[in-house]
Order: sequence, then C-alpha cells, then structure tokens
Amino acid sequence: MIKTVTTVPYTDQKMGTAGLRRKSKVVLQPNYVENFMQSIFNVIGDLKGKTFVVGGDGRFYNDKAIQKIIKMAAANGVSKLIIGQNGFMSTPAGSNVILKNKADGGFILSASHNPGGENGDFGIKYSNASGGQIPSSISDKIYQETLNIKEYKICDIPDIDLSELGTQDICGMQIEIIDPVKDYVEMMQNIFDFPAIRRLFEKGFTMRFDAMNAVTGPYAKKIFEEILGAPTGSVVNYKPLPDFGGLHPDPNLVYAKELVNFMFSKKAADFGAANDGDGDRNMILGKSFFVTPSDSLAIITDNFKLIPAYKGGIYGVAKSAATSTAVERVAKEQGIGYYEVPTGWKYFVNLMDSKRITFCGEESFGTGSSHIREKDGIWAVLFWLNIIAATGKSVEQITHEHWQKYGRSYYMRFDFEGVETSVADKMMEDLEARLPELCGKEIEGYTVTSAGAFVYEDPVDHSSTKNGLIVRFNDGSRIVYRLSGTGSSGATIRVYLERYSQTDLNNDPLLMLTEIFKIAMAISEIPERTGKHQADVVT
Ligand code: VG1
Ligand code: CO
Repeated sequence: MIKTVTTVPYTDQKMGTAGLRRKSKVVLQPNYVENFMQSIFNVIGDLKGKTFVVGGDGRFYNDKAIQKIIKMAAANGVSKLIIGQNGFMSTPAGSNVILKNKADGGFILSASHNPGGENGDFGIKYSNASGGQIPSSISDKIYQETLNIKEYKICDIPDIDLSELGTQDICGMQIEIIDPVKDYVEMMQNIFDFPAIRRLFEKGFTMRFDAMNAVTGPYAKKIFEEILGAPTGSVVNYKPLPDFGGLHPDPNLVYAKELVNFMFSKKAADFGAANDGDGDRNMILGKSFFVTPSDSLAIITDNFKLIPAYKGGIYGVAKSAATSTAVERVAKEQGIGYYEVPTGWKYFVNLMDSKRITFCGEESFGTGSSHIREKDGIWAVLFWLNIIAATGKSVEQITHEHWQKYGRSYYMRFDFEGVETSVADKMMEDLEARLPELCGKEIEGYTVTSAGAFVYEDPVDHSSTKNGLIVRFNDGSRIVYRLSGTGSSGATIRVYLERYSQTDLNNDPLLMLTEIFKIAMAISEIPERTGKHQADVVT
C-alpha cells in the first residue's frame, strides 16, 4: 500500500514567525503539502514509536491536507496520530494534547489570523514535544530539505472518516480520534474559579464572545454558555466555516468590527471578547472600552493572586520587544523575573520550560501562560472574567485603577501592507545603518537615548536572534520597526509606537502619539520610499 512518489522541490517553503503560510492557491499546487511534510519527516528521522497530534482551524483545505498528512505519516512509519474529530483542533488545545499525551509533536493546519478560503491563506504550524513551535535552528534544516526533496512516501488508501471518536489502524499506524474540546475544557476548569464566574453570570452579568466563524466557536459555546451559564446567544459566529464567512479572523479593532460596534453601542454587554482563526489570540473589551493587549498582559500579571492556579506565586513574565513596557513596571513592583524576546511565541518556550516565566504576551493580541506552550485566546478571556468575578469591578475600572497605580503606556501599531519586498528590505537596512547617528540627538523635542537592532540571546540554548529595530527616547517613548513574518504576499512594515505618562491617563492614544508618529516616519523615510503617508491598518 506504500507508494513512493517522485517530486520536484518548491523554493518558497520557508517557515515564518509561526509556521508555513501561503495563499491557498499556492498550497493547491501539486505535491505542495506532500513536499513540506516529507521534508519535516526526513529531518525528524526515525519515526518508529513516535506519536503526533493533528488538527486544524477548519479553514478551506483543512479536510484535504489532513488526509494527506495521515496517509504520509503512516507511510513514513509514524506509530500513532491523535486527531481532532472532523480534523478540528485549536492551536492552544493542540499544545495541551501534545503535553498531556507526551506526544513527540504536532501539526495545526492554520494560517491563524489570516483570511481563509480559496482566495485566502492556508498554513501549517509544526510543534515538537515541548508543545511549542520548533526553534529556527530546526525550521532552517527543514527549509534546506524542501529545496532538495526528490520523493515522498504515501499510503495509497481511500480517505479516512474522521467523524467517529475512537481508535483504528490505518496502513499499520494507529489513529485515535478525540474530542478536541474535552481536554481543553478540563484544563481551564483546573486553572480558573469556574464557580465564581458562574455566580457572576447568575447575577445577570452579560458578555459577547465573537468566535469569528473560526475554531473557537465550539470551545466557547461549551465553556461560556453551557458550563458557566452565560445566556444562549452570548457566543456569536460560533460555527467554524471554511472561509470564516468572509471575515478576516483577526481579533482587533479593525477586523472584529461587528463586535466593536456592538460593544461601543447602547446595547453593549458588560464584557466583550474575540479570538482569531486558530484560537490563540484574544481581544478584550468593556462597555465602550478597549484594553490594549500590552495593558492586558500587565493587568493579568498584576492580578495573578486572584486566580486559583497562580495564587501560590508566579516565576516571571516575558513580552516581545515590540510589546509596550507596561508589564515591565508590574514585574519590577512584584519583584519577579522579566524578559524581552523577539516576536513569535516560540521564543517564550525555553523561558517557560526553565521555569523563568509563568506569563507572557505580545502586542498582537496574544497572551498566555506556562499551562501550555502557545498563546491562548480563551485562557485570556477566562482570566479577565475571573478578575471581574473576584473584584466585582468593570473592565474599565480595572484598567483605570491599573493606570493610576503604574501610569499608562499609550501604544499603537501601524502596518504598511503590500510593500514590495525589496523596498521594505532596503528601508530596514538603510535605517539600521543610520540609527547610530541618531543617538543623543534631539528630534521635535524628544532626545534619542539609544537606537539600534534588537538582538536576543536565549538564556537557555544561547542562540542569538536579531528581530527589528528599536529607537528609545529620554521620556520612555519608543519606536519599534519590524517586517512581518506571517504574510503571504509582498512585505508588511510594522511600526510600533509607545509613549509613557504617569499623570495624563485619559487622553486619546492617537493624539498622544502624533509627534512620535511624525518622527517615526521622518527617520525611516517610509512615506518617500513606499508612497504611503498613512498606515493601511492601525491597531
Ligand atoms: C504576527 C505577530 C506576532 C505573532 C505571529 C503569529 O507575526 O506580530 O506577534 O506571534 O503573528 O501569530 P508577524 O511576523 O507577522 O509580525 V498567530 O495568531 O498567526 O499564530
Ligand atoms: Co493565531
């Protein structure tokens, strides 16, 4: 039944910030998935005795790609696959299943927050036994393998029915189809005070959770409506659709417009939240109130004692360099470890494994803890609900009190999309070369205290990663420049702006950041080089 098929390499199978991500049309090319998967299997080597977890966010091609992966895993000698029913599994649930079953790794079929469908994106995230995505040292090896691939192995059998729970044998390999929601729900019940959150809903508290027609729908229905007693209808867009119903499943102020409009209307619920395509991102809203992900991480860290699983103490906290410095002030106050890493969740994994940190987060709507090795959208939502249940305070009140205690980091991200790759690369290169000259200079009343590339040395494996450029000013303000590593066409230049104030707590972020935005544009020459005077997406 095992067939060896001759193939020709593709040259674009390099993984980015989080796995391989390409236009669906690209992935549909002959042997595209096969080449990539065989390259991974080749790099792992001996697959006998190995177990992997497989699932996806239900987007277009999830069903086809998963069949290929099952048949190839069997042909390559994998011993067992644990598969989410109907091929579904969120990224955080997948990390949990890997850890719980001590599996050797896993594959989540998702392009995360990128749109899906035939004209959208498809992707594959590959994790190892840590439950987190593989480090660059391994993805580099896989990329080299994709450039040299000549053949792949596959079992020549009909498609496998993934709708029934249970175990079966496929081409000499065992497959176990599991309920992708069950273990995840149990884990959440062991972390948070479910009875307290239940009482909150009993008292009439209202929420709206927008699953954005993606994978968290079934998780959210079960947890918020069935177990915690939020009224039916609290979870919207809960049915995972192959094209996400045309939505861009990125939970931010721009793409989660429906939820944002509702939460800023007279009918608003007490609490609003959304997750992304594969369930690892979250957005938190109060009544006519938005919490930035950077503030959310700081608030979560400051309130750890309210949560049953963390009340005994936490190790430390980490953020990506682009994320605002709000959590740094909390770490100082709490006397816990604090780390700044490159963008991408994989950089948190060693810090969690070595017990240096418990919480971590990114400005891109990612928050999580060492309960797994991925960011976790529903975890963040439950954390907020637990804080609200324990304090009786609103989202806005909790955030305002946080600012009163620590001051406020005004923070926004500006994305310049669809830039020609060569233009974006040259812009970053030239800017990096010019940055040293800026040190000590005064620009529009702001003095530059440091400027240069962000270089991270991992304290565990001592690998070194360069990611983005940072300009710091004497008042604590910062500009970070990076190129996105998750796009599927052209380049996206991300500009992250931050300004700190201890006294001015209720201002408009856009207003507070106007001057810094001007400085950021002037020193990078983005308008001159890209022809764009405004960002395409502002979050
Ligand atoms: C983006 C975010 C980054 C996040 C990554 C994966 O990467 O900025 O913080 O970890 O997406 O998120 P980039 O390289 O495009 O800036 V997910 O939800 O796609 O796994
Ligand atoms: Co995601």
